[in-house]
Amino acid sequence: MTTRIAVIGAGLMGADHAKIVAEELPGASLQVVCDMDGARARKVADAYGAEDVASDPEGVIARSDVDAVIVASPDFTHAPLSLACIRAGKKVLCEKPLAQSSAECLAVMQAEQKAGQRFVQVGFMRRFDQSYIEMRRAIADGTLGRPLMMHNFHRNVETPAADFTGAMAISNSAPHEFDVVRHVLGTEYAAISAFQAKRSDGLVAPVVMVLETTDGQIVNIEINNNAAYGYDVRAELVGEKASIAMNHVAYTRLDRALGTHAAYDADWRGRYFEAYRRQNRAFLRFVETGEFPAIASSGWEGYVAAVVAEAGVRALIEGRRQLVSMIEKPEFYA
Ligand code: ISE
Repeated sequence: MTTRIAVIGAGLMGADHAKIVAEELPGASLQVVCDMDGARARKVADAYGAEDVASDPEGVIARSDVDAVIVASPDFTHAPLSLACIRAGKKVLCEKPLAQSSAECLAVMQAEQKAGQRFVQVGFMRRFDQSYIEMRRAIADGTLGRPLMMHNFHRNVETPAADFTGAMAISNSAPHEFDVVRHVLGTEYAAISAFQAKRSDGLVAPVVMVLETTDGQIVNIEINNNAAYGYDVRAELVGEKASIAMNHVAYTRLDRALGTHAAYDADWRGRYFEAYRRQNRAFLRFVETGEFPAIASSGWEGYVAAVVAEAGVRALIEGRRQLVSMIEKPEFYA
């Protein structure tokens, strides 16, 4: 039986998800593309052969010819639309962040627990990226010894929106690192400090965070949303016996004029194409079998990322280290 998927939001990420559903997910079909901007929905629907377009997300979620939903609309809609999916009894792959506040994440978790089953997969696709998978393996098989530190760099060419702020570097960009680092290390955060450099041109300057884990590891994260030169994500995990670092990912290298050149992607869609594909395939299996994918992020992970982001924003604003405190993990998410 084909799983009929609705994609809500036809912006950059919605278009990308529509493409993956249409071209990379055997067993799924792109049923409807929904966006408040009808022309935008139509463009994506036509590009990837969707059956239909719509402008009312809640109406789409309730449709009997929609089996599962991908939410890729603006951040503030993520939690309400995930709740609508739970009410309709439909599995949802919700783009990160799950919500703009930890309180909203709790509401999603409560709804899921009340419904008695998992509905929500959060789109922290980095977990499916081969480099982080290999880092986890290097810990699990003993190659690294005890992990001590993880260094992370997250650089965008430019901010996605004109009203992007230093706080959004923490609440919109850094959650990728918050999530994948705790996934790799298998631990939680105890505290966070945040600092921001100064730029001369008024653009959002880099934010650097230092996190302490409950197991005594140190994690640093640079978020530079205006790096200008390319989309560049780096990570190095340092253990007591060895260290493992992510390579620059490029299919080719150009050697010419006494120099060598490896290109950068303009944004995350190319660099993480394979991770998105694996993530969305895992989501399809979740819809088909009801079994939550082993390495995917759940509502709980969405909540943890939001708690850490809130503490990070406070640390930046108040200029001092903040403790990270969260509820105990519900048995439901074990
Ligand atoms: C964006 O929302 C993403 O998810 C990207 O992966 C990240 O690099 C970017 O900074 C975010 O704004």
